[in-house]
Amino acid sequence: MSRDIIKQEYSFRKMVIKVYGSVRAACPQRVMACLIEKGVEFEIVHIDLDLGEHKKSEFLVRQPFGQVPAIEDGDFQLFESRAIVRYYAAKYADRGPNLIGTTLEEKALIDQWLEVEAHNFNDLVYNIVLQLIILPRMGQRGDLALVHSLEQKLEKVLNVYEERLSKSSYLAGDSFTLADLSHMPAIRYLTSEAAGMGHLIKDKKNVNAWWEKISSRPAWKKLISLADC
Ligand SMILES: N[C@@H](CCC(=O)N[C@@H](CS)C(=O)NCC(=O)O)C(=O)O
Repeated sequence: MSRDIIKQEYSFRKMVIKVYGSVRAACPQRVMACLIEKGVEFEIVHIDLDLGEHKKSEFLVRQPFGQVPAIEDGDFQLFESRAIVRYYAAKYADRGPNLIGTTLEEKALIDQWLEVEAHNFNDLVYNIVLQLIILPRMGQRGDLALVHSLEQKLEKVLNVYEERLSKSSYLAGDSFTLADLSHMPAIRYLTSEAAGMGHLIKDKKNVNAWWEKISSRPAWKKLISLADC
């Protein structure tokens, strides 16, 4: 009898989703924000980037490129934050908000903005944050001329967002989806005091209203409270 209970407890624990990464890193935050939106329980297995744990062989079997996040869900393992959020938003489609749309056209628009985030937006923000926050934290000087040129490019990308958000409340239409969620960790870094790039968002009426709205979602606030403590 007691063996059975132990077995059941063990199998329950084994099923809890594990997110490997740091709650302070943007890409794991994308995954955690999605799971919190969906009300799905998960465990964070902290990978210390400062200690280089993401480059160690035990972690490379989960993520061969040595980057966080990676997940373990029972016997299933996956890496790449955008693939993971697509997986969980579909797996838990009937829980929490619908993040993946219903019609073919809604799904296509969500995919379109997810692609824009990954290919037009993310690299610019990542490189600005690298120069302004990550390198100085490692005792290296950031390249301010490079930041200036990246900022100008990002301004142009955000002008496209401004136009889009003058026509719909969210990127892919009138409801919050993965397209919006996927942008949130990077915008948080961009608008942080350390980066000092908040004007890129605040100076654009529609982009700013969108950011205010999505960043006040309870799921996001819950994640930020974890990241800040
Ligand atoms: N495309 C990957 C990118 C992952 C990524 O760049 N992760 C960062 C943290 S946000 C990282 O691990 N940086 C450390 C490194 O690249 O060495 C994903 O979305 O999962």
